[in-house]
Amino acid sequence: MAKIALITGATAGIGEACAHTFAREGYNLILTGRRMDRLEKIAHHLNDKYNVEVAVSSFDVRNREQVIQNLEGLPAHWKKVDVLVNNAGLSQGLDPIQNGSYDDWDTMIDTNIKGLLYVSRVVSNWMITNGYGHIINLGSIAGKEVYPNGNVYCATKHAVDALNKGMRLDLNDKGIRVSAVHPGAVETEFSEVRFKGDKDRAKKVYEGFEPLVADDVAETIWFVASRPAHININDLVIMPTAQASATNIFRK
Ligand code: NDP
Ligand code: 8X3
Repeated sequence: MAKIALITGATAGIGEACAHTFAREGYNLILTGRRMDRLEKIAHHLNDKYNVEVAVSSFDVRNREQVIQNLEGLPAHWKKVDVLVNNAGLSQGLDPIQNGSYDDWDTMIDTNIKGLLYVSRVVSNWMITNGYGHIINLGSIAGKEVYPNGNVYCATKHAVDALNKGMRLDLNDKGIRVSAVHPGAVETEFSEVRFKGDKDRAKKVYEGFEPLVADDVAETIWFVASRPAHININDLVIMPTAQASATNIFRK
């Protein structure tokens, strides 16, 4: 029977790239995100290309009831999830703490921390019932370091780092693997979302060096997921060669 991967935030960027990678490897997929039109398009494409089954579920990870209802509403055979990629996340704004937007803070905290928790609460229970599973959390270099004006986004990714360690401890006797992948700069829709649609400002983030692309991270996530069952990669940081730290990028 084909394995199953549940990927949150599969409508764009790293999540969409993971959907392609896991489909190529023969996984059936549960893809989630808010933009249903994108989910349906990706599902049709992957079904045609790789002949895998794809279920789509559209919800906002910030809404606890929506998360629980949509995930628990899936047919029982979809709950045999082998891999959960906790990818849905975002940054909003890049402001010093004294000028930060309350709404931006709420959005980041509710999405990156609470949304990840809601999904993990539901799916970890399925995994405990099944007796197997692997949770892969998307952290960030922003979860290892703090950079100027990154304050709240960095705090949410530090929280993901802590939650990854906590889940690893709590699920250790359940046969469930828990890993985090922490990328540096990846050119996706991330900066466009951070700068609220300002494409020029977003483009500048990746100028003068070769950033990672979503496929680079998806292949790394696949590497983590495809190790033999006795191996758990706890924590993996992946950066562009030109990036030596959160703030140190060599631009030509
Ligand atoms: P993108 O903006 O390209 O993709 C983000 C995904 O998250 C989208 O599919 C979006 O779907 C989903 N998402 C955002 N908010 C919500 C929500 N409230 N409910 C459900 N889904 C949501 O960014 P990336 O692919 O770059 O980011 C993916 C993850 O990687 C994030 O956790 C990010 O923090 C992390 N990361 C990114 C890095 C980068 O440089 N790009 C570096 C390190 C980590 P939709 O809008 O359809 O809901
Ligand atoms: C995204 C990478 O450095 O913009 O998590 O925070 S960074």
